[in-house]
Amino acid sequence: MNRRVRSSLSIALLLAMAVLQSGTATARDLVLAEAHPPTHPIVKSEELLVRRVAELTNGEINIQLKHSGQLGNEDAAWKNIRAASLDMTRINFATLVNEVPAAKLLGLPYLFRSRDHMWHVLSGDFGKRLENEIAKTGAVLLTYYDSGTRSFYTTKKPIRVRSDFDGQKIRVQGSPVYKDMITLLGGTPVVLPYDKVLDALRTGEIDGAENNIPSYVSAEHYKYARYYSFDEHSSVPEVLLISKKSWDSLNPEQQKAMMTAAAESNVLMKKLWAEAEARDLAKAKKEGAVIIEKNDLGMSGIEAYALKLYSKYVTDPTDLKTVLTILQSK
Ligand code: GTR
Repeated sequence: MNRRVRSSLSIALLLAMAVLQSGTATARDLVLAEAHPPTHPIVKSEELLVRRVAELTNGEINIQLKHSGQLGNEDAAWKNIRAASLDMTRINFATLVNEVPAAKLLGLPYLFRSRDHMWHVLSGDFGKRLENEIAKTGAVLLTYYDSGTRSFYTTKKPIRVRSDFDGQKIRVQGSPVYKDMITLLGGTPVVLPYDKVLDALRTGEIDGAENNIPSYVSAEHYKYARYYSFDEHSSVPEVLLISKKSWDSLNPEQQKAMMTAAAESNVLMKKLWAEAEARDLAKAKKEGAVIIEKNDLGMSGIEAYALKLYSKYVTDPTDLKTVLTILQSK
């Protein structure tokens, strides 16, 4: 090899090395589908996730956050994750009920006494079970996010006692647990995707729905459903997922960076959640929402009906043990 050829070869190799070291050669885009708009606290937490993943991988992984349902609703995201045609998503556990049996239990009313109780349960054996069941679907659980507590809200008259449900059409997510809960309470369940609820409240297709305060406000449901009854019947967390295929395409350092960033965004979400709840509640009140506090609700009647669900959904011996452990845990 003559000197000129050798030197051009060295230059070419040096350039290739520089590209590799700068990470450009291995840089990857991952798409993250999010249904909520930027006014919802989850988007801020995801923005931190995006930033931290880029920092921790020296720009090797670039997450493209597609918020406001740009890529479709949560059912579509969950399907696409399992088909590995989408890299990442944040969805509510209610979306997972058909493929992840433990997710159904999370929707049982009054399962958790408090947010601390829920976090304690998720960090223990039950969290492991969720993680394992999710792994079987072709997805990897990165972290959970706070989703507060869900309560009922209605357009025509407030819910104060069990009989106020009579004849009311209440929107629920597509889980049989929720459908049955509304039927037991005396109402008619209407399953609708989240992005159709506002219109359905506006046109009278439904008389009410149920959600946490930041979703009630950021999705503008409060503009038509003026009565929010703080019964706090469920606390169903959100989950951040990556498809198994996308996960396996990351090297161990990149996977570690992803887990670290996800854990950091979980911590931020807890803080943002508390702030968003207070801010959005004040906004809803200021704009005319009528808040019915728990003390003003006939809770014993409402609870008694809703709790009848347990006998239908907690029959399997493993589930019985699990639910009992959750209810009795500190
Ligand atoms: C929100 C939750 C969404 C979705 C929505 C709904 O609180 O963040 O993921 O589950 O409720 O009611 O469909």
